[in-house]
This record gives sequence, structure tokens and C-alpha cells, in this order.
Amino acid sequence: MIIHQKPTFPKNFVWGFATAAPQIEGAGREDGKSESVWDRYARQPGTIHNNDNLDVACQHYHLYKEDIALMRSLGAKNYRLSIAWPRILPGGDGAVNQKGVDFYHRLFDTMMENGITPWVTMYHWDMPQVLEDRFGGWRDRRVVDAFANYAQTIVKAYGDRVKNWITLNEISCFTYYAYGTGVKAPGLKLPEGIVNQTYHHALLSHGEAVRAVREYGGPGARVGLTDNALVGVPVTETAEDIAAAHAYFIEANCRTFEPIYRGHYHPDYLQSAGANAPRFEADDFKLISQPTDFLGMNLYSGLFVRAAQNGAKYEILDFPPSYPQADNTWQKIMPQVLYWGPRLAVEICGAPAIYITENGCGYNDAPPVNGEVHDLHRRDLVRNYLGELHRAIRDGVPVEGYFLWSFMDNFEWDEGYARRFGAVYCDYQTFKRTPKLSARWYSKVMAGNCLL
Ligand code: PNW
Repeated sequence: MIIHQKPTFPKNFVWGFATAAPQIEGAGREDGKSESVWDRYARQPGTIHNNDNLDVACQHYHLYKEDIALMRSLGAKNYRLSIAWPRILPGGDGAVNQKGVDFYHRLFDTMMENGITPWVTMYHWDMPQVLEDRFGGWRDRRVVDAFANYAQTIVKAYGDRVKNWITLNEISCFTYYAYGTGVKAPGLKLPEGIVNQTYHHALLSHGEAVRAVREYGGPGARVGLTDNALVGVPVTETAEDIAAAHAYFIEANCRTFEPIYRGHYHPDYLQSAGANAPRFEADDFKLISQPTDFLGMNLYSGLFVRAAQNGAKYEILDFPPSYPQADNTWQKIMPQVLYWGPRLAVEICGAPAIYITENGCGYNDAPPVNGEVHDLHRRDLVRNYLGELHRAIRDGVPVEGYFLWSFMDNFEWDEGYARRFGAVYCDYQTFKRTPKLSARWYSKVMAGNCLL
């Protein structure tokens, strides 16, 4: 007899969508919001594909009620979003902008009315430009106090309704890629020592955010970091290649995970950084390594690794030109990162629980025809990735939730609006939203708590 066995997820598994304020809100200069480093960066001709900017984005600042209603109609019970620091504190620190604070009050109230639980990222890359101008943003230790003040302000304001806090999104993307390689705002190419220092200040800011949630978050508040860990997938799931994947994970992610989970920098990292190692104070690691409740992982792609023949701990294989990828060329399609990412984070770091805070794909989806967008490529990709996530859970990895990036097409950073990551299509002329086929499919998955 043939039985259709649907891979079922654990009871109370958290399903939702994810976005970030700078990518969807628009209203870039409205109601007292100040300029962010991304606003400034995008205005420099040539930095962003098509010279797009964040001024209008998806108009979510004005259309949030419709967006939350649509989310509800798709059956999402959880929504990961971020708060824009330059809306809350246009001066970076100092006076609170009540109109900015009120926007998120309205947003959270609307979510409550629609039965949608907020998961709030405190920082998704939009540093107030004024702090960049005043002391160099993440380069200067003063940023830590400014961030602590911001974190306390939002936890006090929204802690009655927000119980799930994410401190920072992807530290490397606003430190290493922002001050080192210069491909993200503020777009600087500075020496390694300075970049390492930005990283250290981010870790301290994470610690301040954890402290803010513990002190002011109220009953039931939980907090964790979201990171885009680098994941090596073993070419063959043998003991040797799995050991190689372990070794790669430790080496590739030790700059973040050693301080957070073990309370010190990895000696190998300090040694390789040499004179460029970050300067730190004795008590810094107490702040950085406070226990958290979960680790958020943004997982899209990875690398293939295997046991090395030459005595090295692992060997990374190059992708051949024919290897499948999304339209965003950095995304090699690798569903197994949703198995190995959570598993390695738990085995190596002892992360208490994992949420996939982002997973999805960027394609150049065509506009709707008769109200439909047949993004079978996205539906297939997400289904395959979720199959591997299910396997991780089946093997005992404590994965508690999954957020699809993204709810709707939005400002994809340096790739502008061309690259679409949404389950919902956004028409940037009319701002009409059209759920794609993948959204309809995902809606059924969320409702059934199983792969369909
Ligand atoms: C995430 N990589 O960044 C961000 O958190 C989102 O804001 C963004 O829109 C989304 O992914 C899609 O790009 C990433 O190089 C940055 O593998 C870099 C990588 C992955 C995700």
C-alpha cells in the first residue's frame, strides 16, 4: 500500500515571513526620520544597480495596514521585521522622535489585531548617518553607548507587545563588507585593524542589546543574534567529510561565535590578526557572552568541503560553471545548508535553539499575468531547502522556526529593485501587491505544518 507521508514539523513550529525596515518602508525623509548610511550611500551615483535608492521602497510606511492584512490572509502567524534607528533617534542619540516611535506602535497594534507575533531586529544595517559623521560609526567605541541607548529605548517602548528580540542582523555585512571591502554602506575600504575594531564594537553592541532585553523586556522576553554563518556542506556524508565541515565551520565563524559562546577571541584568530587584532577591555567579554535564548541563522548558500589529502583540516571545492544558481549569482543552490547550518551551530557552539531567520532566493520575476506570478523556481527551491530543515529536526537539531525572506519584493541593497526576493510581487509604479504562486504554496505549508 502506498501512503503519502507528509513531512510534518514539530508542534508549535514558528512559521513566518521576514523583512527589514530600510528595504520596505520608504518614507525616507518623512515624520522626522534622519538619513541612514544606506540613504547616503545610495545617493552616490554608481553605487546601486540602476541608481535606485531607499526613499520610496515598497511604501510600507504608508501601506502597512494592507500589508499586515495580506500577511494574515496568507496565514502567517509570525513576522520578522526591523526597526529603523534613524526614525526613533534621528540624532543617533539624544531626543526621541515621537512620530517615529508612533509608527511602530501602530504597526505592532495592527499585528496584534491580526494575530501576528512580532520578531523584531533592532539593527538591520541602517546606522544614522549623523553617527558616521560624528565619530565614524562602527569604528568608534562611542557607538556602543549610542546603540545601548537605542536598544533600551525600543525595548521600553514596545516590550509589552514584542517578546522576541533579535539584536543585530549579520555583523559581517555592516562591518567587514561596509568598512573593509566597501561593497555595503558606508562603502569604505579601510585597513584590517580598523575593520576588526568595527567587529568588536558590534559584538559589544549585541551584548548591550541582550542586557536591555533582560532589564526592560518584561516577562517572557527572549533575545538572540542573527548571523549569516558560513556553512561547509560535506561532499559526502561520511565521517571524514563531516569532520572537514566541522573544521571549516569553526574556522570560518570563530570571529563571531567564540566571543559570544565562549567569552574570548579564538587564539587562531588573534594570532592571524597579529598587530591588527581588535583592542578590547577586560570586562568586554562578560557583556558579549551573556547567555542568549536562540541563534537566528540567515542561510541561503554555502560551500562544498571534503577531507583534505594534504594534511589540511579541509578542502573547499570550486563551483564549476554549470553549478545551479539563483539569478542573484552569489546564491549557489544548496538545500543542505539548512541541514548542516543548524546542526553545526548546535554541535559546535551549543546554541540552545535555532530559528532560520532568513531563507529564500532572488530572481528576476516577471510581472503578474492575469493576477498570477508562476515562480515555480522559488517554490521548488524553498521546498527543497525545507526538506533539509525537516531532516535536521528529525535528527534532533533544535530548530524552532523558519522565516521566509522575504514577504514581498524590496530594496535588495546594491542590487536595487531589480532582484526580487518576495513571496509577494511588488509593482514599484502602482505599489500593488500580488502574492506569487510560492506565497500560495507557502501559505498551505504554514497552515498544514508540513511539506506539501
Ligand atoms: C541577507 N551572502 O543578506 C540580508 O539580511 C537581507 O537584508 C538581504 O536582502 C537578503 O540576505 C538577501 O540578500 C545576505 O553573501 C548577505 O551569502 C550576503 C549573503 C547572504 C545574505
